[in-house]
Amino acid sequence: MKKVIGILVVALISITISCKNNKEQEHDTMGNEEMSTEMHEGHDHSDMKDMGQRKITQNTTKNTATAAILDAYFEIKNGLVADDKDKTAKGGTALLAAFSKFDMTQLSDDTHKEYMEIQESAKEHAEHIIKNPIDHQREHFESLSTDINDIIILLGTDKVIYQDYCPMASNNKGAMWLSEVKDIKNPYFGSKMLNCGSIKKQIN
Ligand SMILES: [Cu+2]
Repeated sequence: MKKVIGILVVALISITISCKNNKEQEHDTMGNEEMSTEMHEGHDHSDMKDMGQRKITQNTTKNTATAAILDAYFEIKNGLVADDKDKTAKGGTALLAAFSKFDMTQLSDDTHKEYMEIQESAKEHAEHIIKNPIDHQREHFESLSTDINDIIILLGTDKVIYQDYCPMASNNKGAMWLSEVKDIKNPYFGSKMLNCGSIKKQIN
C-alpha cells in the first residue's frame, strides 16, 4: 500500500510539473488508471526548450507536399493572433488531420526517419493546443513553430513564408513564429502587443 501511495505521489508531482499552467484539466479528480497513463505520456515542458536544434539537410525543392500541414499551422497562429482559443484549437485538430493524411511513402529512409521524429513532437503540441487555455496554447505554439520550421527545411515548400521573431516572447527569451503574411501579427501576445517583432528570414 505504501508503495502504491508513493507511485501516486510521484505521478501527481510529475503531472503538476508537466502541465503547471493547465487549469482546465482536473488532475485531482482523475482515477488511478488514468493517472498512471498520464504519467507515462506526461511531458516536462522544460524539455521542449532544451531539445536543441535538429541537424537537417535543407531541401530547397518547391513542392506542395507540406501545404495542408502549413495551412493548419497558420490556422493555429491566426487563432493566437486573434486571442481566440477555440479557433486555435480548431487549427490543432486540422494539424492532426493533416499529419494523418500526409503521404510518407515518397520519402527516402533518412528523410522518413527525421520526419517521423518531428511529426511525433508536433502532434503532441497539437494535442495540448486542442485542449488547453490560451496561455498554455502559446507555450506549445513556441515549440510547434520549431517543429514546423524543421519540416519546411526537411521537405521544402512552394509557399512564401516569413520567419518572424519577437524578443519579448517566452518571458523575454525571445521566440520565433512562421507567417504567411508580411505584416507582423504577433501570436505570442495577440492584441496586447500585436505588432511586436520583426521578420528574420523569408522563405521563397
Ligand atoms: Cu502542455
